Amino acid sequence: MDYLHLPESIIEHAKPGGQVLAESKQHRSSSDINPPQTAIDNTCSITKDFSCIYSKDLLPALSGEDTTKSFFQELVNILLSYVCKSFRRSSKVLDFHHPHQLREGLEGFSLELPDQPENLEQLLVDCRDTLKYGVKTGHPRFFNQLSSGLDVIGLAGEWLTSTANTNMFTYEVSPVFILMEEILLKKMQEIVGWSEEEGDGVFCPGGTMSNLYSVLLARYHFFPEVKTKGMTALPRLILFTSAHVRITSIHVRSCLFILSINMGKMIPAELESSIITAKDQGCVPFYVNATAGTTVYGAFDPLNAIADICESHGLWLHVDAAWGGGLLMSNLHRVKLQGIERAWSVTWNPHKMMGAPLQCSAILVKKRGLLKDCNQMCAEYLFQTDKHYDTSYDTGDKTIQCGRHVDVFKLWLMWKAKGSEGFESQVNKCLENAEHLFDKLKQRPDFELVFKSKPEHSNVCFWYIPPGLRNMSPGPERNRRLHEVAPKIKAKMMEQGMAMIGYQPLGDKVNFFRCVFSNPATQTEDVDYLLEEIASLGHDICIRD
Ligand code: ABU
Repeated sequence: MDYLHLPESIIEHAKPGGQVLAESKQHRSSSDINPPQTAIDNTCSITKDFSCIYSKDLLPALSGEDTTKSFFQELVNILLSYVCKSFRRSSKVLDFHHPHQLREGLEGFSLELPDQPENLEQLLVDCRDTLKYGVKTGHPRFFNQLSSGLDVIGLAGEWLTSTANTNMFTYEVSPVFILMEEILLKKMQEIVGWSEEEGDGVFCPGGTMSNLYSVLLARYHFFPEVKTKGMTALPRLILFTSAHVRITSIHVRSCLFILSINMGKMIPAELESSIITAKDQGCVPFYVNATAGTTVYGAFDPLNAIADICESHGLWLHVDAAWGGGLLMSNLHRVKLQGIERAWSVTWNPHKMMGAPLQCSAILVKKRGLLKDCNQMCAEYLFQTDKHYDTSYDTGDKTIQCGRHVDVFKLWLMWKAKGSEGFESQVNKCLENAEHLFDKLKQRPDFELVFKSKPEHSNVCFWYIPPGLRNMSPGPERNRRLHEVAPKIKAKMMEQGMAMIGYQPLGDKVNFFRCVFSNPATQTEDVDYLLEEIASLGHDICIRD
């Protein structure tokens, strides 16, 4: 034992031979019943005995520096082991347990909170177990979510961000991050196609929040009195969006006009006639939400046609490019977002297609100053006007949140590491994987595509058809049975843990799989594996008659 690295209170209890005399509560985790030298797992072992060291022995404790370093070294070992496993195809994507099993405490991994402090060895084991029973969203065979992958530089950025532990509301506490945000937003606005003089924005918690910002801005732009007089001073406002989109807010739902779609896309003629109908009914249309990359189909609305309608009726055009925004990085694919430069605001989530660690989502606003005018509350305890620096950098007063997490550093670091070209190849590769899957599905008699046309984004939607259904004629009975297939296969897949894919019903379509690619670690061999896995799990499933 390296006594030099332990606090004196611990050395007192230490005896030669590497053991520490102290009572430590022994719940740990049964999967790491510790051999004499504490082991975390076979790829990552705890080299120091932490069983009688407590958080009080770490910094800021006097002479806590070395112990803190040792603790972090062990933690880094755990994290590195997890990162390496995440990329290993022989590792499971997940080790699934039902909620009651996790709650009851698996192999000594207890979620309950103690009254007495637990030792650092227990904490390290808890950290390891937290990752063990989680889902490896960076695994090349994780196809379940729009946000996936584990970007090593992005992860480094996130670690640094947590270490800095500061708030984006003022320049005085986040000087570097605030400027990084400005640079990133400028770059993204330039990529969207706005001019030098245009553009504002903030990073905020997720796409729905970004969309909500856009609604508040549009409302304020047309009716600034809303800020002082409230909604009751306004006419009945109507916003338009298509059926596969969620602008989530109870308050807007009553004035939401849901448009039908064709293959996931908004139909411009229907938008125009709905605007006229709403006006005829005495309502005031003010906002259209177009989508670049819907969640399930990955469909792109025809932005130019929608922009024409918005212009002729004087409506705010918002483009929700949370998912599709990443394609702007690709010279090959950005054509699908043609017209986005005509939007008044844009949602773009780099934590999706660009692979930035969660969360990283921006609302971009064309009209400079509007965010501030709309949201500013002038809290004097933060946004004093007599500060000695340029207070336009106190971005908290542009937001509805005030306090904000630093979401920009990881993206800034990734951009430095890859350059715009690196993002371009990443995006292209994801779409190549989608095309590979699409081509394979077309050739197989045991699968059926939801759409026969090539996917626009990296979403590929399909059914697995078990042997008993292959010769059944289309109709309600076949649909009823087919509806049960995807959930049954997914349940088996999660129990086995070697891959993960999502499914859903949508409109008149019964449960189908949606495979999405945003993970640069995924190769065509993983796509082939997924199909074989689904076919083998689905071949013998039992469907009720
Ligand atoms: N913003 C919703 C994303 C859902 C998904 O990852 O499938």
